[in-house]
Amino acid sequence: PEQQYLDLMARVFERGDERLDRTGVGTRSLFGETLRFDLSNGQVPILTTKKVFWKTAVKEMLWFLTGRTDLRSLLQENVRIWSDWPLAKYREASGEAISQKDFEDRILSDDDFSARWGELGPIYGKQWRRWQGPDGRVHDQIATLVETLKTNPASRRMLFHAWNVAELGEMALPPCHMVYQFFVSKGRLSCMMMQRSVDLLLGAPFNWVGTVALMLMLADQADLELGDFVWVGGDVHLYLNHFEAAQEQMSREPRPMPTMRLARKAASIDDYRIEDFVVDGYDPHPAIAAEVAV
Ligand code: THF
Repeated sequence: PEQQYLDLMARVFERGDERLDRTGVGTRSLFGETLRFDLSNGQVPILTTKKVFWKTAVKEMLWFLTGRTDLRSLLQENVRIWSDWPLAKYREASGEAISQKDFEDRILSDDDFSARWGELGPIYGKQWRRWQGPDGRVHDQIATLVETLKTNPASRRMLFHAWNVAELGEMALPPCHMVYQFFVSKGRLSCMMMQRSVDLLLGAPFNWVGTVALMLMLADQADLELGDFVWVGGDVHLYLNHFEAAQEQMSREPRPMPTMRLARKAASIDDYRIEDFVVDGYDPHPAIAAEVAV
């Protein structure tokens, strides 16, 4: 299964259209790629050709599920992958050459500073748990999904969406992984996730772990086993400054994918913690350092 990823990386590298992107870094991009991971045997797409910090990715998913959109609650879990965007905003507004570490320390310790500079806007968590309609009613898409999985699993409306057009302008970044649709067959839960923009080296491996963690929680809540994870990428790209890292990764031999499971059944979808996730048989190649484009 991991070979699909390496093959996709090679295709983007060889055939991707080179363009200047929003971040100014530049990418090679392909459009409309689909990968399918069969999770029925317990193996999950946590890549082995580099070390993926899977706990960080699961914590990010748990953070989305809390509905929170502030940097502080993420930093309190020692997750630092969202700091770059508020940091860039602060640096630009203040002209201060503050380090990431100092910025994060201030978000953690200074309430006013956190309120002013640590809010990411109505990103994933807000839209998933508190999408507000024009009449003021608030919609919890996750609760609705769990309820439908339990009561009407043949439904074709089991999905949640983060692309709230009216609120895009207030978001630190518009959602990349936009829509998650679910399907139940023979007691197995499948998920299709559509991602409009894919940082193939840094983002995709994280987003896949998050999705698998979400599938495990939903399956646990609805008493289902796992089926397929289908991933659809829109603009799938390699940043130009990721080429060396990608070459290194493509030169490595994939190892068997690890398994991921939950250590206990939780009372509700809001009741999972990072300690509940158990990964076995993970023996990756070393991590590959790369800069994230902001
Ligand atoms: N913007 C860009 N350019 N790429 C992305 O992947 C991305 N995201 C989120 C929002 N905007 C994005 C942020 N997610 C890493 C991983 C995920 C991120 C951001 C950064 C990262 O740097 N990972 C490193 C180190 C991880 C660590 O130290 O814990 C890695 O090696 O994996 C896509 O959702």
